[in-house]
Amino acid sequence: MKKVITYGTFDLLHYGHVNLLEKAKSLGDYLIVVLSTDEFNLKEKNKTCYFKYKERKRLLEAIRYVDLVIPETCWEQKISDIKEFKVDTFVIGDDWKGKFDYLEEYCEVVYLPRTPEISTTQIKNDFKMKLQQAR
Ligand code: C2G
Repeated sequence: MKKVITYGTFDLLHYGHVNLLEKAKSLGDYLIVVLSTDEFNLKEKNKTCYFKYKERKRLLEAIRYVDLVIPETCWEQKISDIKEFKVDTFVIGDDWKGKFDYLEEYCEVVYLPRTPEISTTQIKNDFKMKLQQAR
């Protein structure tokens, strides 16, 4: 069984995330999503999520491409995750290109093209703009 792993916040889940998860799954048979906890997001990414970890996990588990969702609590857990789950391929969007090349010692590293026109930040900004226009 070929195992694939990917990491992220996946807040306000959108089709850009699903595109990535679909492509990630197509690289193997089993996809593990390591989901950033609320604390990790706040402390390390300066992100306050709209949905809490439990809700983001629930949403990801409902996606047909996802086989397992586990917590991401620190930047450094990737090597131990890859070893623990005997992962063949690490996948992430190319906004991270080059940042995780060090993992090539442990598994294949694949940077996939992001879906350019959508992002959680943009969704939030669009909502703010529409609210202001409605006033
Ligand atoms: N993504 C994408 N297209 C978008 C938006 C996101 O392909 N329009 C991808 C990102 O490249 C990433 C995944 O979807 O691979 C999750 O995106 P984020 O939730 O923004 O993840 P990020 O904050 O980059 O966290 O340790 C690694 C980090 O946890 C990655």
